[in-house]
Amino acid sequence: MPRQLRVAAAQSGPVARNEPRASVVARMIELMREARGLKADLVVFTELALTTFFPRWYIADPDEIDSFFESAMPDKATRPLFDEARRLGIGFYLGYGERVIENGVARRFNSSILVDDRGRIAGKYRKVHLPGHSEHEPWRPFQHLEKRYFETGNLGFPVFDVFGGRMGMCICNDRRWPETFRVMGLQGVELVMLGYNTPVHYPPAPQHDHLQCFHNHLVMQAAAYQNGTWVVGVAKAGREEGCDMIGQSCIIAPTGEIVAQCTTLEDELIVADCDLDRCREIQQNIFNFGLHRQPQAYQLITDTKGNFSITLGGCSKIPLNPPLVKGGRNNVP
Ligand code: CDV
Repeated sequence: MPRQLRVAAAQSGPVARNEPRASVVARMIELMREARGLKADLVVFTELALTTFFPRWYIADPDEIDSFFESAMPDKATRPLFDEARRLGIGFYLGYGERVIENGVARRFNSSILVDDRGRIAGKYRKVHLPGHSEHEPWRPFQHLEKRYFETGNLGFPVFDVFGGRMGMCICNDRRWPETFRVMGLQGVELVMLGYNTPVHYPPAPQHDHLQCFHNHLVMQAAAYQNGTWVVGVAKAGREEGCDMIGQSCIIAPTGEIVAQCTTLEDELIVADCDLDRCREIQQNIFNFGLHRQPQAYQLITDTKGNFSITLGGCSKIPLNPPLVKGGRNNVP
């Protein structure tokens, strides 16, 4: 029996700093209703979907920082989203700022949850790869203070058996790291959901600004193919508080092909039928991990954080290239 899931990607247009949660949630409910009208089983929202992307500002006042976080999920603001999802019988992925008190200490994470079609939280993820910086850097036209406002996620990359398949989550910068998807791929993931807030301008390397959309699709398409999984990437797009953010939210098949893509920088919904059994086409053939992976040769990946040759002062102990032999295979004259 085919395991066909109709998935919607609900791209978000800009959210102003002073836009109330109730207004954002109302916009999300509208997209959710549209998704259900198109018979979607699951709708994917973006990263930090309930607020503007606040890490672009250095904020000194702790109460103001806390105003961008949820201390319970659902809370008063998000309850209508859960209620509507249950009423419609649709699941959803939601990115949000999570504040928890542990042993009397407040902890903050950039988190996402997966909610089933009965309004129950079926999975949680906390962003592992936090980009940017932790101190105010006034030379930048805008800040990217995720390392200041969030702790590194401490849940790993779990997968969840729900919606008749194996589901995974990650958030924005995570999508650029092959390890993110490989860890879920090794658990047989079949659909990975992620939200992103990606400015067009990247202050440390502005010469790459024109490549932002290319890199966005490059990493997600590669990850889908290399792990034989569906990937749903959903943007917060458009000019938000003077900062231009890329769109191009998309749904990608396990072959790496984009099967649906947003064309605006506003609130926009796209849907695709995701046959989860198509993952087997890749997972049992070209990327049959059991047959072809050679983990004994990958030890550096988990043993080493940074670039090996730089760490050792430019000289790697591992011959990265075969030695050049005069007159030999390398054709040295
Ligand atoms: N929200 C993000 O994680 N944004 C980063 C930007 C800063 C590069 C991204 O990887 O898209």
